[in-house]
Amino acid sequence: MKNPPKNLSENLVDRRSLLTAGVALVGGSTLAGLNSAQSAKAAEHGAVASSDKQDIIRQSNDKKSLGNMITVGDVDTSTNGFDASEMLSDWDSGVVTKDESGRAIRTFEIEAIDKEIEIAPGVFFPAWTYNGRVPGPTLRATEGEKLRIIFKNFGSHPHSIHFHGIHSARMDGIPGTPGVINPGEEFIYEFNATPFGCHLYHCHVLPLVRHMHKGMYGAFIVDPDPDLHPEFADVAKSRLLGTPQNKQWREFVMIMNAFDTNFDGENEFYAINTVAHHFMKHPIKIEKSKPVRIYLVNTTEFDPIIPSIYTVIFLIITIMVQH
Ligand SMILES: [Cu+2]
Repeated sequence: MKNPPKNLSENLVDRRSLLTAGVALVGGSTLAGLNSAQSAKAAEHGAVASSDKQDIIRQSNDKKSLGNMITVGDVDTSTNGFDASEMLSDWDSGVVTKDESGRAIRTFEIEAIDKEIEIAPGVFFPAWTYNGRVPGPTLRATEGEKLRIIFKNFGSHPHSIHFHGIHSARMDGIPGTPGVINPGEEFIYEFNATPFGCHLYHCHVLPLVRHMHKGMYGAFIVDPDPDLHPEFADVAKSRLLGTPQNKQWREFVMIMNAFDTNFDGENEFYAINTVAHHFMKHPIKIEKSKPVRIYLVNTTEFDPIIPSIYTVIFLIITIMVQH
């Protein structure tokens, strides 16, 4: 005899339980690698004795919340100098000038800076950054422009910027090219903004995995020029920053990243835009009348597949529709 079908609410609960389990696995990974200083800060935020933990677990279950499976408190965004939520859409459009032919030249300035950042409450990471933030600025340009990136190395190691896209070998930023610069040096990358799309940029100094994992990466978005794609002009306009059609959309850039806090070649913390569990505490509010476009980039080193799976779960949970 068949079991009766579950009603809708039961199914929703089942789905929620499944999602919670997925996040719990991610949350569990963040518990590794805490040192005594981190524990002290956790205590400041009310980290708990085991008897109190039982209360919290019970309360959390009562509320159907995830409260006991995420980090406690918030990072200090003013000390960090960046906020994971603001990073969703704080495009760096550079400065646009024209050459003698009238062609647009878009100039960005990027500095390599060693900086300690807080990747979860009380957990500090000695990052190598572009412009003091991880991920680096989200560079946004328009197809066909000439790009000029003035790169200065104020860090303690040689660095470069390797842009995914199409450009000359001289501008590739890989070992053996002039774009790899020592501390105190400067290099100007120049190339055309093509092809359109969402690209990655990162340091390409060896060992590559370490230079990336230390925080040297960011998104590089080239918007399509509608005049170059007449058959898809409407779509192109919707993607071109600043157009009326583009304003009908909400656009977010999400950089999946992870941190090896004890430098054993495995990650302890996973995040989007650096701060573990940030969007669990600060859900992204969207308007249900506006479509959402997400520029998603995975910069996870060491185990890049696992966060891809969890990110899908993560996005489902953390994007909240605003009525
Ligand atoms: Cu580097």
